[in-house]
Amino acid sequence: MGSDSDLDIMSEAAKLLEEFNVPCEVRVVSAHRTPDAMSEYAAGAQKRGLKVIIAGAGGSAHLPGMTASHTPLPVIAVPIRRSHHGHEAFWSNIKMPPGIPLATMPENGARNAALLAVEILGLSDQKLAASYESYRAKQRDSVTSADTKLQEQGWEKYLEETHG
Ligand code: RP5
Repeated sequence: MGSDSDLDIMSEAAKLLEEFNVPCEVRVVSAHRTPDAMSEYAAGAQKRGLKVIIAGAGGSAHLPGMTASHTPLPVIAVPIRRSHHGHEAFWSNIKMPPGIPLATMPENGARNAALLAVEILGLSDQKLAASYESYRAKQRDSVTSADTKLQEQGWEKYLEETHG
């Protein structure tokens, strides 16, 4: 992430990866304040055995795109948005010119970034792919049982019970 101030949002990715027992590094590397460290980190990532990079940054948010430009690894961007921000980080990340791809998540979408990383890693790890499938099955079941209950009770009673 570009700053330790991004950690509250980016920790959601670390938590999710922990749930799946996927080891990860959590680092602060700024495209503007530590550009050399950023290039070094991204350029050396593949050699050190990393498989996917999740890069979160706010403001001008050059970190995800610049990271992608220094590595052939898939890079997933998390545009950080605070209440005093506009959508600048999102636009900065989504508008990469053709040639260097960047998988841009929704603003503050760190959890989905980690899920996408799990999907990518699952392509070459059957055990991880199986855990991911159970995760999706659990989600499916919870939506299905919500709908079953909704059909049984009708929307008014359901709303009253679920939202007081
Ligand atoms: C970006 O600037 C960081 O990713 C962060 O979202 C934003 C603000 O950084 P701080 O001033 O809080 O360190 O580079």
